[in-house]
Amino acid sequence: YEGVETGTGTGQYSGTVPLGTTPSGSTYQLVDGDRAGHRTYDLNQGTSGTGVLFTDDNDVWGDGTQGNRQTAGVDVAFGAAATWDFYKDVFGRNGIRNDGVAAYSRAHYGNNYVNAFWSDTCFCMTYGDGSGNAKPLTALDVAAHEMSHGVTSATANLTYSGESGGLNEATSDIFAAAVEFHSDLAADVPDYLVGEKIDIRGNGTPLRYMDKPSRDGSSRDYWDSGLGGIDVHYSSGPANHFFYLLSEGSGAKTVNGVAYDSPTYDGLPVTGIGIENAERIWYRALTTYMTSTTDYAGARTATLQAAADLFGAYSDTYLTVAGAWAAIHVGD
Ligand code: ASN
Ligand code: ZN
Repeated sequence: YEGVETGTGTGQYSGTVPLGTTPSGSTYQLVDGDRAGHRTYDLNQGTSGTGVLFTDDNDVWGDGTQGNRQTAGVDVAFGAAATWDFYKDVFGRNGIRNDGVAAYSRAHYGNNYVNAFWSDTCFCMTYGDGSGNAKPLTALDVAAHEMSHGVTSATANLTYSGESGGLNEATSDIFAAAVEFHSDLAADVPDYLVGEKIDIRGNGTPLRYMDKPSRDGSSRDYWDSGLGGIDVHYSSGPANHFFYLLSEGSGAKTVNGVAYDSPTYDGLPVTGIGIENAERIWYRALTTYMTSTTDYAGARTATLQAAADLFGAYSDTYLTVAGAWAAIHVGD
């Protein structure tokens, strides 16, 4: 790739980070030559097209304040880079479709837009500026969540409704947490919370909790037969809870200064295997065994098969996977 440069940016959430940039005449563009030329655009409150590419005169981007237009560009460009690196470093995956082609990012979407989204149509991620107490939806876990929707589309393609929709959402939350842990940023301490930086309700709470998803007042902690009828951001709860239990185990625990207390619903404790093992199991299940119609029972089978492949059938790790599903009322 031509003109690979490393600039420096200061995001609202990332702190000061290196950024892949590309010189163009006497300026620099927010085009990441180290990651297939991932481009970051400023929609300038528009809602279609690409707006304009972020550019800068001295390759020092943003100032960490919300009022600076480049700041959002820094956060989302960094989020895309960190997510690209996570999939490459951990799974050897070369981009969202594993074809070495970059997606692109669009910041400053619309007015007072309190969301972010992935689109298969544009093969791009889009971020709103938030509104009122809700800060810009540009944090690392949000970027990783949205980009992981692209990975799910390119692999299992879990249908975005019913139980498969909950598993699709959970996959994005699971890899959002995994990207945070892999990135290990001082400015954004790795956690099992989703969207904790956004303050979407104005009271300091995150969008979602993985240790006990019902802490948000809406998400489910364990499987029941009504799960397929609720919003996918709530039916993701049991799978997020499974992933937390598998990673960290049940009961009270503090990780990086964040307190968790994860229940089981079968009366048995779970001993965690660590997030790096848990994410390998979920990724292999997603990319090898899950299909568009996989439900919770199918996710159990898929992760057990993945654990058997990676760690051995009936290994301690395999049995922990079975125990974490049993804890949320999936399987025996
Ligand atoms: N930010 C949301 C998500 O990725 C957008 C949506 O509802 N699809 O889940
Ligand atoms: Zn999502």
